[in-house]
Amino acid sequence: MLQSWRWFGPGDPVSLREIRQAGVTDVVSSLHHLECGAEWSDEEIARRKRLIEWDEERGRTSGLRWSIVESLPVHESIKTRSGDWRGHIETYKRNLERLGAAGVGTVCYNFIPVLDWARTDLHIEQEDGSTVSGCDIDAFVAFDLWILKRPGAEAGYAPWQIDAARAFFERLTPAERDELRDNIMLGLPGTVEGLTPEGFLERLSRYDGIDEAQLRRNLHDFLNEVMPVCEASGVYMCIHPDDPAYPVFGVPRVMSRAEDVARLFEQVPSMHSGLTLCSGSFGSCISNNPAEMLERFASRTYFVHFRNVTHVPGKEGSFRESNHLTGSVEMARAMQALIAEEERRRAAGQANWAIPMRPDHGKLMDGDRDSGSYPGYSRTGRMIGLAELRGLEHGLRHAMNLD
Ligand code: DNO
Repeated sequence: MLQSWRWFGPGDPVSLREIRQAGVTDVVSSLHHLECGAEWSDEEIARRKRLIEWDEERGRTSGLRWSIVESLPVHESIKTRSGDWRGHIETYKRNLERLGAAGVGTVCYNFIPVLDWARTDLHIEQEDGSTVSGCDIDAFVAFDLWILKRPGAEAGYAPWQIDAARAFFERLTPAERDELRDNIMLGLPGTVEGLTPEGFLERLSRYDGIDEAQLRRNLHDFLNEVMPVCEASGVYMCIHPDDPAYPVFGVPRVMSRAEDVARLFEQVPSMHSGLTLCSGSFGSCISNNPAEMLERFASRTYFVHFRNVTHVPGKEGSFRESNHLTGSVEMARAMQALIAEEERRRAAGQANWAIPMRPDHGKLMDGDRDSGSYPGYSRTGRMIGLAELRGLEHGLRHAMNLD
């Protein structure tokens, strides 16, 4: 596997040299300073590429390459096929062309309405004192009903769900309620920053009349529209699953389960449309088996996010992140599927047979607490994850007689 690492750009508290020293070869980055839907100029792309690939101080190549974009965000107007969606698709195509020309050939994106990933809690303390993020289903319902006050929301929940959410909400202090609001709406990398409940409601309302089937069609149509550009530019798009992988706030989600993936590949046959297999996002839905999904969809998997989750017993939809090798995801089985696919590609003579993987999210340990890293993206927690995953690959390759 290609060891990759998400780097948020010049403001990221983890330096490129540290990333290189951790064994990484492939950097995952995005032009985060540009708004969603903006043109990515050749100059901007070249600047980021040079920043990653050239060690200015030493006057030599850094040993890293920028090969993956995460994300090239899809504008809301494309998801809803409203407003200037045609213009946005044209911009998206131009951006894909420019990335392809610059050799940044793997593009991760998502098709989640309004939000990117969401968590109700960012600091759940583990036994060892480190913290992780997670979702509590009662918190989602409480947020929807009594913070967002989404019109008609009650009708979407069973009475027992509302009762459980009420009991949860009544226990919260005013400060904890504010924290819940901010956790869901603000600040996670990739999310729209600075939303108020009113702004959030307005964005949700753009999905009025868009049911699951429609959203799915919008996704498939969008992809079929951009595929010729990907094919001509050598770009592989790989969709990131919904996170969490179930619908929230009354709007549909269409990339949560194995069936969603299967349908996507049926409806968008181009091999340039593939998957970011995020074991933690798929793993957030209790009925998914991410390792099995990796086995099933290996040939269309172009990027892997490895992380683990632990489900709260008896509370479907509630989970917390856990150490990379422990939790509900069968990590050894998933890694074995990744290795098997690499070997298949290698035997088929594919030059780029190695699949990029990044350790996704890591626990926040004491030494990183004041580092200013984004939730989930601390230095040490991810480095431990990377080291564990690398060790797992090494051991498995040996056991499979592949070293
Ligand atoms: C969270 C990330 C996501 C991901 C996007 C891809 O940690 O995995 O924000 O980057 O959904 O579009």
